[in-house]
Amino acid sequence: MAAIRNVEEIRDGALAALAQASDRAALQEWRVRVLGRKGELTTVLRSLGSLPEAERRVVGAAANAARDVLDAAYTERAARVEQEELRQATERERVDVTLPGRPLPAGSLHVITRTLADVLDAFRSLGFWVAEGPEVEWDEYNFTRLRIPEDHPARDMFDTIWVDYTRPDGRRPMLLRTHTSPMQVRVMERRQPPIRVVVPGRCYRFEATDATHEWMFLQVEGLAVDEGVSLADLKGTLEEFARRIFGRERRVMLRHAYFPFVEPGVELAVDCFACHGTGCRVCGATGWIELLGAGMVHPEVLADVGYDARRYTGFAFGMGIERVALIRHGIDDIRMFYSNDVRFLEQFPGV
Ligand code: FA5
Repeated sequence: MAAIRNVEEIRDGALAALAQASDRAALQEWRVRVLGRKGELTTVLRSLGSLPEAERRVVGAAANAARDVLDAAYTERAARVEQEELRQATERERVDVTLPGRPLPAGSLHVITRTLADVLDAFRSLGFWVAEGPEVEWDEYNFTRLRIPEDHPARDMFDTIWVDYTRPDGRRPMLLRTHTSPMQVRVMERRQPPIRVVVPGRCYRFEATDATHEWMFLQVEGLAVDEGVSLADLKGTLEEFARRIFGRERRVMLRHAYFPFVEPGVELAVDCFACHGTGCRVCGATGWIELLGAGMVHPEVLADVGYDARRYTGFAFGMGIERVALIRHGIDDIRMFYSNDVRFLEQFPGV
């Protein structure tokens, strides 16, 4: 019977095509073409009505059997294709967990921030507390109450950046503080002795920069006022500080210096790390790097804030934090700190 042969041909052809279908799209296309509503086998089943009774039964049974075979073959093939696709995807996306990871760039605190923290810690352990004050300051606090009146030549020591504000009388009383010393007055105005305080803060000077001078830098001011505070206390405190921050092998020198708000005034210098005292570009050929100015608080400054200057004495100092970092790390140009060159900053990893 031709119809039976036709069913067998359809079945065998479809089985052969199914064996070639190797992805989901091909399988779907096969299913529509063979088993779909307009598929080859469905067409045979639909045309059964036109066959004689006896033939119809035989061909119908053969067509149904063929459909069952194809259905089962399809299910099996689909499962295999799906499994194969999964295997390929797993292979493609395989991660080698034994490969070393790519390091993520990690930030860290700026070397100046860490130096400042170490300096403050050293003074905290010597019994000082920490206070802060304004960067935009009145002339009165920055100069006048520190015994530097308007026409005083000591103003030339501080190349000042003035704030663009002029009073009706023509005076320009506001500036970016040139040092942290105005905080001596501000702290004493608010507190009675005993005082032991350190004040970190940014300072600004209208200055040409060089290897040891920036126009913006950090100072830490120190102030200790009580009965019986002496120059020996100042010397002992600074020497202990230098030992803690620079180690015992560094040489420090105290020499006379003039600041209108102290009497006597001194300067502390550390031997130059670059030339070890013989003189070079870093230390300006002196062999020493100046670290801080200091002295005994002038009695007139004490009296001006209302202290009894016969009863109380005090010492004060102001040090440059960038200079501390220069000396500690052997850096030969202060301008490196704020030029934001990551290659430089990366050399000081840490917290
Ligand atoms: C003063 O600023 C005084 N106020 C210090 C002082 C305080 C004296 C208390 C007495 C009593 P001087 O201008 O020397 O002094 O600066 C003090 C320190 O700040 C210097 O030793 C230096 O370490 C740092 N410093 C000053 N100018 C600069 C600058 N342009 N760049 C970087 N650091 C500076």
